[in-house]
Amino acid sequence: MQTNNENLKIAIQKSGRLSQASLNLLKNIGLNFEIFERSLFVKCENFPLEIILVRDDDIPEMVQDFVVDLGIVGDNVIIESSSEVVDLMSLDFGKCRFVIAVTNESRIKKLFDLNGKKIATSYIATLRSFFEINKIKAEIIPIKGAVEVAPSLSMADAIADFTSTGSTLRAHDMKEIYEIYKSEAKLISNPKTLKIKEKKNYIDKLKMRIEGVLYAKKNKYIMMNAPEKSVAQIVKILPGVDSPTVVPLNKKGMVAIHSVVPENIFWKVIENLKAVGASGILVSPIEKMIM
Ligand code: PRT
Ligand code: ZN
Repeated sequence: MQTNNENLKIAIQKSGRLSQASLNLLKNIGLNFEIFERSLFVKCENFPLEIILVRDDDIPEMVQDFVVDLGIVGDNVIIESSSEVVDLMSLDFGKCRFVIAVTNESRIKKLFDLNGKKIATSYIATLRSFFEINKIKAEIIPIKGAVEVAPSLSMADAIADFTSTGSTLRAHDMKEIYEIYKSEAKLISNPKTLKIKEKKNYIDKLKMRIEGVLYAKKNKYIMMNAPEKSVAQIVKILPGVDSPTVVPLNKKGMVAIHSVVPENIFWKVIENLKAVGASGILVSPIEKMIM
């Protein structure tokens, strides 16, 4: 398999935690395709793109080696593989943290207590380089899967693993003592692909669509009525796209204001708007926002 100038190829995880979110993202940016149960290659009907479904561990190397042009994969897999890829953008899913954890009754309390101890992990290269940088002399015990059982089987004194909800650690009476890094799904490419003008143009189009979808996901559209005299205060409160749209109303001294508010500060903004006289605040989701 070798990439060519006609179609872009993107590798995504076939089956696992990133699969559905990766497919949803591709659908949300308007790509039409149909996946059958055993599909490994899927052609988009309305964009020069082929989707290739593989194990996530293979994605960084496939992208690095120009077998595919793009990939969607977690930072963790990229770091562990030490493949040379270009990080195009964060995709806001697949979020997790690589942490060191110990059993609740362990005497290991902080990072440097790990000196001389055994640490189980599936991410050997990542942990080795972390220990080297931090000058920790510990023995790494490689384990594939179910790393959290290692301390109870006396195979290790601590583990280094990913966590998202924390429920796996809690279920095994373990607690985290140190966060090594945060990971999320990334769109990646390689320098060779990005030098091919036609491919780069299509990648830029995909990126613009993805940015539009991510922006929409993180923001809400709001409309409200307000006294004209409060407009200056309201403009200060609204962190909107540019400046809000202000429309005069039939009722004297009143205006309607439209704007966009980031999800993470939404309630604070609404409280502040109400405090300066905004009323009838309507909130709706944004489908896409193209900057
Ligand atoms: O078969 P293939 O090789 O493709 O898949 P895989 O089994 O290697 O990976 P998969 O599907 O489990 O995960 C794919 C990617 O999801 C990972 O590479 C991460 O980028 C991301 N991700 C996000 C996670 C988690 N959250 C996560 N919680 N990957 C693994 N976990 C595991 C963790 O290792 C631990 O066993 O979930 C458990 C802890 O979860 P919580 O929620 O109990 O804390
Ligand atoms: Zn994997």
